[in-house]
Amino acid sequence: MELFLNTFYFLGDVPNDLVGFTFFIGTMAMMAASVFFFLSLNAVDAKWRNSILVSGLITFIAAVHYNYMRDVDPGDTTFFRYVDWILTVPLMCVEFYLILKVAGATKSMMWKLILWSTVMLVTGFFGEFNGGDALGLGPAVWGLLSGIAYFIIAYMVWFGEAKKLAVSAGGAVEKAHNTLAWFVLVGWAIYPLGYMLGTEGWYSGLNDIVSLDMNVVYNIGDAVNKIGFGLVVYNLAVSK
Ligand SMILES: *C/C=C(C)/C=C/C=C(C)/C=C/C1=C(C)CCCC1(C)C
Repeated sequence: MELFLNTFYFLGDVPNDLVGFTFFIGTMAMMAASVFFFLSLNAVDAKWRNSILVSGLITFIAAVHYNYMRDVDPGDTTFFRYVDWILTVPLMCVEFYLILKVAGATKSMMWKLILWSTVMLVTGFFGEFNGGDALGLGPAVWGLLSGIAYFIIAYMVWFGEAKKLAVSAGGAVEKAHNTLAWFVLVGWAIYPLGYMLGTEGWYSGLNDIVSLDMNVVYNIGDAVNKIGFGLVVYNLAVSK
């Protein structure tokens, strides 16, 4: 079996290299999803075209980063990972705005989501970069700060401004919003788990229970969230 899989040289040493394998599958999945979303552009009503375009951009940006990270030492992916996220997560915030525009969503709501997602990612980066040494705070404190920003985003989407707009829109828009809200609550929670597996802190005992490389967890999170988000939007765009 090992010999068989390794025949596909591009997969690398598959059985012993889960990280490389998930980067490879991740690249393919992101590419396929991008093609799908871009080709769907003309099949949807004009008012959803920007939403589908953004779905495709999110997976396309990830595909480019994944294709690159495939060849990077798993210990050195942090920088590219966060460059990817700082581009794609704000685009997910744009996605909420585009969907809720029919109910009168304002740019100010969009910018608030983008602001908090930037805070979430910048603090997370400080927690991972150089062992979380920045300002001498350590990964646990940076992770907590990041978690607070994450909580604010989840609150806005579940109970705040965004939720109220979704309720007033009703119908397919509200349903799509609610599904996206679940992605934020459950899908996005995959990331702090990866963070705890890959950084040092009070939670380091977790490594004895779950022995996964942080990259594997982040790669699973990205596949679920980037492709999943896009499909929810696609589903809304083709619903009548
Ligand atoms: C496509 C990429 C996405 C949806 C990335 C999302 C990333 C997060 C929700 C990251 C969250 C983090 C925390 C809540 C605490 C620890 C540090 C982070 C940045 C991993």
